[in-house]
Amino acid sequence: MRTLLTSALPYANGPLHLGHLAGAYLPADIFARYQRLMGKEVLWVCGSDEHGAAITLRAKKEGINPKEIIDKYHELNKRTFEELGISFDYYHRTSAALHHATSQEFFLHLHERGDQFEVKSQEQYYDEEFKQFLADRYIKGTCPKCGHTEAYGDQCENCGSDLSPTELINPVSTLSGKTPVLKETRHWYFKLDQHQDWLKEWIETGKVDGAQQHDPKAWKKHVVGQCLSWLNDGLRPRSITRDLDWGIQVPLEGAEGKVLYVWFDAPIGYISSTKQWCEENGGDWRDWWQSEDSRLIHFIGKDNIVFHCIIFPAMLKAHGDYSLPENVPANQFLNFEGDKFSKSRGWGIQLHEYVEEFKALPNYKDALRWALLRNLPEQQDADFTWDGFVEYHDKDLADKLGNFINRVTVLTHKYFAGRVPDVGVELPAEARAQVQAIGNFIEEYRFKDAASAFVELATFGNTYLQEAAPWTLAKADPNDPKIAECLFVCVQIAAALALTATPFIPFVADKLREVLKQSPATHGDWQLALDALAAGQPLLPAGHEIGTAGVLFPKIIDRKDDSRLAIVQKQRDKLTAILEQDASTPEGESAASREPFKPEITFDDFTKLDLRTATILTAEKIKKSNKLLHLTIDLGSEQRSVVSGIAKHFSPEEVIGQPVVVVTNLAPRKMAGAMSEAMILMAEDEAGKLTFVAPPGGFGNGWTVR
Ligand code: B3M
Ligand code: ZN
Repeated sequence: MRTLLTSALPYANGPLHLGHLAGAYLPADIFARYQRLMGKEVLWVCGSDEHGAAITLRAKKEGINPKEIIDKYHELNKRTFEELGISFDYYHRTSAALHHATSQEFFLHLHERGDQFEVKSQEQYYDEEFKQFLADRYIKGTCPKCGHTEAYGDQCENCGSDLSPTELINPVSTLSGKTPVLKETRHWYFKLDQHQDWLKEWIETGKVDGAQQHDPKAWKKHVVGQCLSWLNDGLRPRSITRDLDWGIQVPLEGAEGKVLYVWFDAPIGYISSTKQWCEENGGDWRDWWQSEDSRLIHFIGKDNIVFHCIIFPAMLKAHGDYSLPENVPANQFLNFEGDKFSKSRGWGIQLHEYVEEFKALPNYKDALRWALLRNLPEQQDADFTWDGFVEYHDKDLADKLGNFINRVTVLTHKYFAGRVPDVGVELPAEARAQVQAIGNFIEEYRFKDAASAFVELATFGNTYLQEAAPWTLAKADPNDPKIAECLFVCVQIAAALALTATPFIPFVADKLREVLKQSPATHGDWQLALDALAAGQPLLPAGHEIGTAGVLFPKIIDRKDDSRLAIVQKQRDKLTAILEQDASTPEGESAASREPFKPEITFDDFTKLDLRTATILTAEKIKKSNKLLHLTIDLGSEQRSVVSGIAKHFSPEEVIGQPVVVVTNLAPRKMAGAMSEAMILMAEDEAGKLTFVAPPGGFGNGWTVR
């Protein structure tokens, strides 16, 4: 049985951050490495997604050719993945001629079937200045569902609604900034609605035409849930062409100036990546895509579920020759220190920045992989924090793993001249079971559980060594056979750790194996180890000489050396600076009197603000910031937590009891670890001095201000 793995093709229009790695790449890497160690035939393909309006939009804005952008980020992302040990078998790109040809062939095949597409004329927004039809991302406007003023033509990023450009209120072309006009154009639609019934059965039961294709219980609940919610809404034909000059030409007469929609060609990128690999390494790509003897697994983040579980499977089925995915173990989102990653705010850290800025931390690549792994958003959204990063490193890797390996090598050298003692015992059943469990969890896409099982194996080793206490035995009788027995078992556990660490922390694993004087783990080694354990044979034979470890993981928190903590502290400082920037009440650079008046708003806009009287009840400084105060305010009917950027103007003591006016319906947000659920109004004079805007004392709380 072959295993074909895919990871979502990142857009080549920007760098990737930690959330991407945790979503679709690290889990797949662990899975791929494990399968290889089990001796399986695996092919893991990925590549850059180089089409789509986001790329052309950016190119237009910067006045450059899209190719400059994709070349830059293709290289950057590819290199960064390599640096972090992401072991794709092939990293292709969708601008490659092979991919264009593969996508066009796929399109034509569906076209020739006659029953999969329909062509519809419709009115679409057109920018008269740029002489261009405007694809979804080229139009912005107000979301009809939530009122967000920066919604895109295909989606509102505020409320998540799926939109069509004509639904937007006050649409504006992002190219010219002008109101676009409606103009007639023609597009090809994939009749997704006619795939509704079999898709529903497939998602619910794993069966297609009565034949069992996968076990539906093996799919994650949130994946199935999202699919069913789409299916229950009813599938509609989806347009798969766009009026753009960047992308894959629609290979039909009369379709000049039209390209395939990026989400039509991107998943076909998995196929072209496979073809390219086969061209370079031999074999027939069809054996991976069109054979009963191969299984297909898509690793993605949750925002791509519908494309991989509904639309692409429908395309594959409509084509006729392809197998469907056996599983799509999508992950949820990773947040960063309590908030979403945001490039514009600078919130988060990009992978290439991490690689650059953490170089001086020993094992920095694995330190990141490990921290992400311990906190993967497998079933729920998760939050990455630097505190967590430090803790997982120091507790798991340094205290448990590093310490154990170090003690075992030191003691083996002390009592047995560095050679595995010769005793006829087996690895304790608990340790054997743990090795088995690590693999089983990986097989079930439960990577966090697999990591816990790995830590438990190290803990088992530490406890075993501590309880056997060979140093005490040696004092009483240096020839006590229990000493040899203990170290024999410990060396075997060390070898089991060095092997099972490979999928998670491959660089460290190689180091551990070097300490044990083993070559790096290769194809089939995990299976060989399982076989050996089942047969009661050791992983490292008696007489095998091992090396010494030394300090494998210098701790980040180290009273004698703060250089490693300083690397992390730099990151924390960056965040504090961003928070202070965010908390800019009308303070600082431009004084109030000189600030220009803002553009006109309607009366309705004004009445959206909920302004109330309130009183400050408590106030305290926020440790990480010199600009922020954490307040509680009394709104009469309730109390709320507020983070306010007034610390440079007022001490906590002087604001307690202060009457204020607050905006109560601003979306709550977390700042410096505290929730801010309202905003306090302040007036600012030309010197930048702040004063509370407030009714006189004793006015009462919770009354409206209009
Ligand atoms: N480039 C979207 C994304 O990065 C897209 C994935 C394509 S996978 C075929 O979210
Ligand atoms: Zn919205």
